[in-house]
Amino acid sequence: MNKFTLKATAESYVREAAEYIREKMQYSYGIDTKEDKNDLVTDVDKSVEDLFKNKIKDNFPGHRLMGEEGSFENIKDLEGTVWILDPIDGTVNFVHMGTNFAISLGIFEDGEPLIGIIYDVMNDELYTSIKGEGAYLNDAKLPELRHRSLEESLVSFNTGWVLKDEKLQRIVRKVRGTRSYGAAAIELAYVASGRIDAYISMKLAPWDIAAGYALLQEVGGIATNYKGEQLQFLSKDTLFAANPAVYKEIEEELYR
Ligand code: 2AM
Ligand code: CA
Ligand code: CA
Ligand code: CA
Repeated sequence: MNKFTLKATAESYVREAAEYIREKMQYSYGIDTKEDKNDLVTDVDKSVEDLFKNKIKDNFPGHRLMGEEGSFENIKDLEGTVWILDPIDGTVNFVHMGTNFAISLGIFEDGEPLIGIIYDVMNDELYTSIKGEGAYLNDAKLPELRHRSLEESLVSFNTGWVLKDEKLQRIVRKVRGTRSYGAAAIELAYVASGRIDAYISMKLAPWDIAAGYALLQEVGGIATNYKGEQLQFLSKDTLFAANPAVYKEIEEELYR
């Protein structure tokens, strides 16, 4: 299957999953906590992951799934084709706000991003990319990221990290404004589309960032961990994603 057909097929699964989520949201669903009391998972997260698991098993028997809700456990390397899925990114938003959550799907080939899909379900914004073919927001092609100064930029991070990190506090004082959306995939899609200029997080998993990384590659964005090292997509890490000019300026602030 070529990359265009694969993207169209994956996109159809994402839209089907989104339809399922919109339907299920109208009724009550089970909510559980994971590592801590603010780390939520619902029956809907699990069902969406199952939907992808079954589709991939039936239609792409050679592909593997790394999903947040359990199917990451057997994935120890990124050889071949791996679907990296967050069935609902922004579960707290999903439960509390009923909006501002996304399905995030990155399809990687031998560790390299091939396809990125982030669907902001309630706002009906679909971000997609195919390696070498650019990135799109719905039907509009996203332009290459243009130069921007840190002074004129909007940056996004969880305010909890800022309280603990003096360097981040310095950045807060320099920028035009800060934002926090509570869904890493949406924040990365916003960096890729130029709505914001940087996103920094101290703890994210491969499924939070795989699709956003694929998008950023297509618009000239930069994404590394907080130390400036290459992302590995096999375990949790920090993240520093930005417009290239803003990346440079923040980098100078962080490592000077
Ligand atoms: P989630 O909703 O899929 O759990 C919240 O600021 C962002 O961080 C969301 O994208 C959320 O994804 C992610 N996140 C929440 N808890 C996390 C954890 N313990 N480890 C890594 N990422 C987490
Ligand atoms: Ca989670
Ligand atoms: Ca997530
Ligand atoms: Ca999730």
